Amino acid sequence: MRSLWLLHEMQIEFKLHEIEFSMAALRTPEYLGISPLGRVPCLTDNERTIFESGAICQYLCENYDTENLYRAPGHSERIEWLQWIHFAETIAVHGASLVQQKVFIAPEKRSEVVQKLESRRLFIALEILEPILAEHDYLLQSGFSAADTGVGYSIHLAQEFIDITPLENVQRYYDRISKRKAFKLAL
Ligand SMILES: N[C@@H](CCC(=O)N[C@@H](CS)C(=O)NCC(=O)O)C(=O)O
Repeated sequence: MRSLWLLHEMQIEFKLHEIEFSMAALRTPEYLGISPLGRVPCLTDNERTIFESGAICQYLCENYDTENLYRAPGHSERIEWLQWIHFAETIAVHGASLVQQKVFIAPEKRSEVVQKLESRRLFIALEILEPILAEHDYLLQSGFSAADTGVGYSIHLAQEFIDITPLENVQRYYDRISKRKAFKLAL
């Protein structure tokens, strides 16, 4: 969804290939030729393929939206932009663990300890955003960027599993970004 949301924000033409979320569909030789771990997302453009959502984000911004969503080398917020794009996966990794624990693993094999630990680590990862989002509406002072589609999706994932309401600024931020047309289209 993170990459899809970004594509909708860019309002560029693209073709979405949906793959059934199953081992059988994700591990076909054809798909493994594109994404060697058999994971989503991946992007094909000009006969080249790229996997890893942070890399896809950088690639898309560099090639298709240097005006709004990108912060080029030399921009005063370049470092923050890069940091948040990749921090998005630090948040999401806890969400992914909770998806395993709460959805895919058979109930008798789930671990309460892992669930508690991952929920706590997820909450703390979001907590560091509180002071930043107290200062401005988006992660960067200069306004909405691809950093928000990256981290924003991770918050979307997180709120499926943990209560984010004690993080008032994060909650307000989530309310703000989830009203965007491109977010809704991706969802
Ligand atoms: N760090 C990677 C994570 C990719 C990933 O793990 N994707 C999940 C879905 S969100 C997946 O394809 N899981 C299938 C599997 O693990 O077999 C990224 O950001 O692209």
